Amino acid sequence: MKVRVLYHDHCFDGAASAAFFSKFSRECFYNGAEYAYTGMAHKAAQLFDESEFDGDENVIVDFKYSPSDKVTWWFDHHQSAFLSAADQRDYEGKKDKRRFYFNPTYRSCTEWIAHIAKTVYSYEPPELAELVYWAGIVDGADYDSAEAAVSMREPAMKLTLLIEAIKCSEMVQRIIRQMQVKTLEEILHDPVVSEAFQPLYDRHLRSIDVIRAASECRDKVIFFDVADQDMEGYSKFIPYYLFPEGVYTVSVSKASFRTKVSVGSNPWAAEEPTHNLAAICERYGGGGHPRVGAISFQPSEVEAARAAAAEIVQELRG
Ligand SMILES: [Mn+2]
Repeated sequence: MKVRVLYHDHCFDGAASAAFFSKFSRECFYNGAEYAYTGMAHKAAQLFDESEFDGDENVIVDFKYSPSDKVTWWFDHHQSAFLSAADQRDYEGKKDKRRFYFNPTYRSCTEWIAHIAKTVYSYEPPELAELVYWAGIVDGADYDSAEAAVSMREPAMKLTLLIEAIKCSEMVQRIIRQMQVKTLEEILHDPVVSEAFQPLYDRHLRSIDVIRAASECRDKVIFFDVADQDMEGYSKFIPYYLFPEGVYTVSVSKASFRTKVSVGSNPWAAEEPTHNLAAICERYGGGGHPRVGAISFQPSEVEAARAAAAEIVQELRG
């Protein structure tokens, strides 16, 4: 038997969700099954390819809804979980017949899966408590300070850096498999993991200087455009470490498969952000959470991304 798990790639909560679901479902339902993983990225083109659902069970965690009839489990906590009204209707029609669990009030999908595992299936593994705890901290951005988030002292922070910045999905899936059987500290001691981590950490330290040089903070909105630089996977907390007075950040960056406008709010700001950033991003075809969102463009659409970013900066500076 094969269980195919599609998870939000290059995201600590996505990896932790895949790990928690795997251990939970193996111990409660699919003992002896083969688990295979597919990392999903938000992109401007079609998200799901029907051929990706090649398991006896097909599972999506921490990622958008798919109306494919092959999907048997779905967990998500994103406000923008449905690509269309038709997808939402499909979900409403299926939710009582399948194992579909959606709750946008949860700060992490891992905590949401753990809650369902405990309350619906009476499954609560103490050895995964550390993973669930840190998924909530990381996805909820519940760090004590921007300095704590940027300095990355905790094992969970180091793994977050690696998961977000590494180019390949194989490393993320290596970590997903280890999260089911090891502590986060033990995973970092895997020589393959620690060797991949060090150059990314050095790069993280350099990215602080690049963002400092590219940013301006005006009317409490930080803006920077690093689409021309090799800056894939920088920490989204660096702007607030550099400009503690900033309430919002808007940035333009580029990866091989997309150009991205990121819109975030400062978790440590003295004043509460008043704009719903998911709603703003949805107007441009993007999405996210009320306090952090993003818009994906085709790799070639740098100018369209810049135009959208400029409009959003205007709006937030009010
Ligand atoms: Mn998540």
